[in-house]
Amino acid sequence: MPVHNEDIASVFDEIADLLEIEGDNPFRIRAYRNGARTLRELGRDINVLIERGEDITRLSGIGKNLAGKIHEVLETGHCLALDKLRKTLPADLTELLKLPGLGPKRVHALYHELDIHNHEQLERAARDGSIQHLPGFGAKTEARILEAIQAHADTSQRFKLVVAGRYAEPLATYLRSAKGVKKVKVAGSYRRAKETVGDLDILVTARNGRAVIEYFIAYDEVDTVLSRGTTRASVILHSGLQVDLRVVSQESYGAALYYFTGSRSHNIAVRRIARKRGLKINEYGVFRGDKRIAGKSEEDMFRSVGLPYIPPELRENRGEIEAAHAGLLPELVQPGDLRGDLHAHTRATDGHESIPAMAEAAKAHGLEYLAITDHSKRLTVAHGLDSKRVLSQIESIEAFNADGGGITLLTGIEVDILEDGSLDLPDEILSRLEVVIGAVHSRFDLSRAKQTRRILRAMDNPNFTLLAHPSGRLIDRRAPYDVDMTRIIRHARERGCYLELNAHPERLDLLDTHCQLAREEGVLVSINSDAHSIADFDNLRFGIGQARRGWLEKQDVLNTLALAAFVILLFSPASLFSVSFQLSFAAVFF
Ligand code: DGT
Ligand code: CA
Ligand code: CA
Repeated sequence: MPVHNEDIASVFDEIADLLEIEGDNPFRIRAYRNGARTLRELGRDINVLIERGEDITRLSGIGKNLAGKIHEVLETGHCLALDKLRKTLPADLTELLKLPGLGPKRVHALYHELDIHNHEQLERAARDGSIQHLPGFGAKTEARILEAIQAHADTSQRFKLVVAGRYAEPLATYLRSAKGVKKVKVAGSYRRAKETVGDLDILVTARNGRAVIEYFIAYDEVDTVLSRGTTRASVILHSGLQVDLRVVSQESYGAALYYFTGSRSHNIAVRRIARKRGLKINEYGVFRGDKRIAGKSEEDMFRSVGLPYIPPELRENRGEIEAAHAGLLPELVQPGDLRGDLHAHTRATDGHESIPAMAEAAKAHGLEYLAITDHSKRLTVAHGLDSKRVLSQIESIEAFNADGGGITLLTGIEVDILEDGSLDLPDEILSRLEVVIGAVHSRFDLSRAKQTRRILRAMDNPNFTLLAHPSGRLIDRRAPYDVDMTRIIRHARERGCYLELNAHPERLDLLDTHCQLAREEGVLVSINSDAHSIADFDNLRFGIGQARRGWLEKQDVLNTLALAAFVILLFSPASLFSVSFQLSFAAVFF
């Protein structure tokens, strides 16, 4: 069974988690986390690198020890060090880590102080109030843990979109090579670009269903066959991901694709409309009596019930059907619309690459401008920049722009928003930067009132350009912090600043509903990669998916603007253009 970068990365993550729960050396823990990230962000298959005889210890964050473990996992499918660690700790302990709000540090405390190592014990302790007395917890945290346990039941077995994609795309490619197969399409929540996917629903057109099913079941990542018939089968892959396959005829392709794309509640609402028109709609087509009047394409399905085409990302029964009726569907932003990216890191802090390498990668993604926004000093784990290092980075960026690399770099920073709402670098430094991204990286536990006040105050700084990952959630790992997003969005409008939609697949933050709110309030959203490596610019497509789920049009997205227009919007005439900006600006116009 093939081992993917992701599989090895999760081995390293689990080692790091377990070491952290044990209270091991922080440097050792960091080394595993860095290794995991390198693998995820590599953008190339580690198997291929090794087959080519490349020295993987040359990858950043991969030393001799980690390289050895990579080889071990690739060759044996196991990692002895992990197996050993697992034995020293209760087996279900890592399950606790999957609860939002519970990182290894907290699990360490729960385990060592209260001997809690599973959900039941945790729930009991949260109910009887013994958790709030642990150092670093408190009554609020305890209440949140209880909520998380209750919510966990619904979301435990879901896969992040990016992870689902790593299994879906190779499988779709495999199916395409089956004899007699015409079309292969991944439908369901995956096609709707939901942040997490419960299972994959794959649709195939072919005459001979039985042969396709045979071929599907023979895929070497199939672990368990749940069911198989002549037109459908369900399996579980080694990764634990379930895949439902349906084989349909060409004539029913549109109807089946429409049906299995969902969502269920959208389907039900449209079926109701069809019924009012005396039509019946199912996975085979649209029928008037026994006569089939549509079904070959999704477009003709929609037409037959009197609706314009509704893109999959909108099909959640959250107003899209009404909007379609009224002719008010948004014209959703598309991948090719992005002209710039306003959030990227370099080796100066926790990125893996140099400034020119990041510029080159952004250019290869068709971008016209890129803001370099490394961390500020407060973020010591990322080796954040102090004033002096900011100034020196500005010089490097100006030098790059002076050479004319075919892309314009903007100077910037991802500056920590401190607990009181002040920013982590002096104004005189921030005022020299073109893009100032404010970010909350600490004290996620503040009360709603305090957290909101903190962010509003940060926005009041005249240098503030946009708010990074506004909810702070990490998908499946950390719930959003408690904040009044409506007030923040309105404040952004008054202040003339912007919100980020962070496209990192673990974040996808702005949330879809907040995208809608921003759009209604007229606040532009910037879809940013938050790239730490060259491969990370691919994240932009997930950001686009999320933006589309949030109803955003091209005109709602800040970085769809061409550089020249962006500059005019960003800088009031009073503000001083930096030298590098004047140079690049001139290059665009003259
Ligand atoms: P997931 O897998 O939990 O991320 O979400 P989905 O949306 O992929 O849901 P899934 O896999 O259960 O079903 C795929 C699609 O099939 C779903 O979005 C709509 C359609 N579907 C499944 N069951 C029903 C049903 O009982 N009624 C209707 N109208 N549609 C259904
Ligand atoms: Ca599904
Ligand atoms: Ca399914």
